[in-house]
Amino acid sequence: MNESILALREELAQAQRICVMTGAGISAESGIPTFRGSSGLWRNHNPAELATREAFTRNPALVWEFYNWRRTLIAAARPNPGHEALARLEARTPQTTLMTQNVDGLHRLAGNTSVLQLHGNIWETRCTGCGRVQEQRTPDLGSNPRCEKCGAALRPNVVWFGESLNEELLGKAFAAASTCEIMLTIGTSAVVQPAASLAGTAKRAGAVVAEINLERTPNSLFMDYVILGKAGEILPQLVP
Ligand code: BJW
Ligand code: ZN
Repeated sequence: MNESILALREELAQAQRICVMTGAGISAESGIPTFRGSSGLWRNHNPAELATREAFTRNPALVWEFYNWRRTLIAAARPNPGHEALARLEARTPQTTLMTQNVDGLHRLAGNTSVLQLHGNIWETRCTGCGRVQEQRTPDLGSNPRCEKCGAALRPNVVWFGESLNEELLGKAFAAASTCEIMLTIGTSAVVQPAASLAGTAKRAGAVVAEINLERTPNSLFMDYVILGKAGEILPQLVP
């Protein structure tokens, strides 16, 4: 085991208040594609460009095709050793705040009980007319799902670019980042705000900050630890 993994493992074992921020990279080893990078291409579309209001307004059927495809992949996906290590971390350190940009629900499936899903939940729909939110487990909802109550178009209950994150969740995330002793950021390119800035908040408040990713990110510059590798291989070493 390399020295920085050993040192960070010790710090984690001593800490009482821990924050964890995850992104698409933690679910990559469960077979769920990430948004950016060479593998982030879907039928010649950039996934990050489909996750917008403009795309939905222009072509809701295309956006639903994209989300139905992801829902089908996610329905078959299982938590990997990275998710499982974070569930162990919460079990042994109860003041662990897990915040995720992922909408796949794999952290809860792995056993984390409190997860701040900052970008929403792909298993929910929201009515563009009456606002009703509903859990819908059927993976493929077709190209034009409609509200049973008011007949308006349904959309995925996720946060697209230009939309505000849930204020209450975001408040909890910033409060936890401001008061934790250690913050881990895992498998995120750290380019999407405001999620990307939580690590900086923790650092400025005096926390030890650590990044686990295949490659460096804009946040690497101020990290105390940058551990390059797969989350599913590094996290089980950090939380044995
Ligand atoms: C591994 C691995 C392995 C791979 N192990 N690692 C200019 C400056 C600052 C901000 C802005 C700006 N212009 C606009 C903004 C705001 C905008 C923003 O941040 N834009 C930037 C891109 C410039 N943000 C917003 O609009 C947010 N809202 C907001 O700010 O509201 C206020 C406001 C209101 C009105 C007007 C303006 C502002 C909302 C952001 C919502 C993001 N939504 C999405 C879709 C969610 C639904 C869905 O899932 O479909 O969220 S986009 C997409 O990106 C998704 C992700 O959660 C998010 C982050 O991606 P993530 O998780 O980091 O994935 P990748 O693919 O980018 O990276 C994966 C990483 O994993 C890579 O680094 C790999 O190396 C690594 N990896 N395998 C470890 N095995
Ligand atoms: Zn409705």
